[in-house]
Amino acid sequence: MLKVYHSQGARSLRVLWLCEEMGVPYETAEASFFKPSDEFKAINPLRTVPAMQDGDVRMIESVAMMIYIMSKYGPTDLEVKPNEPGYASYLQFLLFGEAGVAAYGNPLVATRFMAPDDQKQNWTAGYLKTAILKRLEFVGTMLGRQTLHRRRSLHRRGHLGLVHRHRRQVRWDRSGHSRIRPRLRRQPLAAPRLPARGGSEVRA
Ligand SMILES: N[C@@H](CCC(=O)N[C@@H](CS)C(=O)NCC(=O)O)C(=O)O
Repeated sequence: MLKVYHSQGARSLRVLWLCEEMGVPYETAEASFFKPSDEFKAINPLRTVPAMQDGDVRMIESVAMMIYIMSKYGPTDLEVKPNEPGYASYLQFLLFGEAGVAAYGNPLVATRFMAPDDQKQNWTAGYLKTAILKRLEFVGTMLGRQTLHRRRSLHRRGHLGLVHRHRRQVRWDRSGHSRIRPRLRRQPLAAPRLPARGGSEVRA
């Protein structure tokens, strides 16, 4: 069974959410980069979260884990194939969430929370904040480019409401493990496809 090394609020949520959507069985193990267990250190010497083990396979990159899970445990309707419309957008935003946005967050969080007081508001922290906001705005603009018809169609099919309901359904226990209510396991969710389908191809 897939074992996902996870901590609350970390990128491991991407992997758990995908497993939930696909109905892929998984277990979680505590992954703390402040107090890493020996088991976690053995799986991921970098101590970044998430890490994943699947038999002999070990992975430490969240989006790569998602691609692996879709390929190995699919097929899934969540994955857009090269011969389908929207493939370029799907691929782009799948990677953009990490490479284009979240990667900028690590040094910002580290500077704001860990740097000496006189360096917490330095020039680089300001640059990173602006860079992240600019990129989030870009995503918003691209999503806004979907036609009104497309958005109405998604609402009609209940997909957007489902995304919001899903967020409310995820609960966390004290060790940071997710507890997703069982009925969610049976529900499809189109969220990861939203930027990719129906609209024009997006080129950054
Ligand atoms: N690109 C990696 C980034 C992993 C990452 O930086 N995770 C954060 C937590 S969400 C972390 O472990 N930060 C601590 C560190 O970088 O040492 C991924 O997507 O898995």
